Amino acid sequence: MITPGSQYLDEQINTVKENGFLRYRTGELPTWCPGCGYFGITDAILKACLELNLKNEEICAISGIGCAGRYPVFMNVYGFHTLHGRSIPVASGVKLAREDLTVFAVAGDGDALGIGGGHLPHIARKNIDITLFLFDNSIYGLTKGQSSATTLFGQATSSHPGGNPDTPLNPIKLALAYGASFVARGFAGDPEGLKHLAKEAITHKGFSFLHITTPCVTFDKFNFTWKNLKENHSYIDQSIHNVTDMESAMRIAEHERFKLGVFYKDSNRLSYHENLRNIASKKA
Ligand SMILES: Cc1ncc(C[n+]2csc(CCOP(=O)(O)OP(=O)(O)O)c2C)c(N)n1
Ligand code: SF4
Repeated sequence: MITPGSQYLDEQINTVKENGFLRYRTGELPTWCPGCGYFGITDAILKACLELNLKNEEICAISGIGCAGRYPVFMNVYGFHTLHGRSIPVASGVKLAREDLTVFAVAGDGDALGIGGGHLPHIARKNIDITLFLFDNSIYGLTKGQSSATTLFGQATSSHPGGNPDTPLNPIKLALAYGASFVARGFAGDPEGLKHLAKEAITHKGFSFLHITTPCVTFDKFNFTWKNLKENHSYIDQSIHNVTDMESAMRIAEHERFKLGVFYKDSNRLSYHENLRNIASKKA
């Protein structure tokens, strides 16, 4: 039997501590349902922070409302659990005031693409240097399973038991069309792959859009399940796709909706702060 304080437990705790990424966690235990994809996403993001040698006090995580919105509560970094749909504008404000911080906006699909959907084009066109981690389970989790902007057409939900009558948004196509300078998709069930994408998103200069697919194990038992997502997801063949090719990115986003990896990246585009400085120096 394993008892608290046993050698086995001590060894396990030490191993976990040595991994280091727990330094970004508060003592609060996540309130997410057992099996929720958000655990894998969290680990991936924190491991990315660790590998990038980010100090806790250099990170600020801003969330909206929803199960995804709980994220800053569990993170031992600066953070703000703000209003529903408002993670992007609040994160933008933080970045404008404190350019030195690494700023994350964390939002569910309801938060980022429904009530907060109007903020996406503007952060993309301004190219403010924050990373949006979009936790997309295609459902409103916190409020018990209503249809969201990415719920499948015809999918039975608590708000549409007879089937969702709305056509889902395509988040990658949207981000590309709005002009985001970094657009990628990761999967909660591949935390290692997601960690690499998170590192690339965080270090990209300008706005990074990281769409993350994840199951809501409690309110979607049939559609975006672990099994279905695992079976359907595969990575873009980067030997064929050039990430600077917008047309190719759009084509993949349109026709291969379960592809993972970097769709588009423009490393030359100036960030909002760079544009501000250039304009200021011309006036001087
Ligand atoms: C202005 C406003 N409208 C509605 C709500 C109720 N509400 C809270 S969370 C949420 C949706 C959450 O879904 P999502 O953003 O996809 O996140 P998840 O819970 O799935 O992580 C809604 C409608 C709210 N808190 N505030
Ligand atoms: S309701 Fe869904 S999204 Fe929310 S914690 Fe539970 S499994 Fe995760």
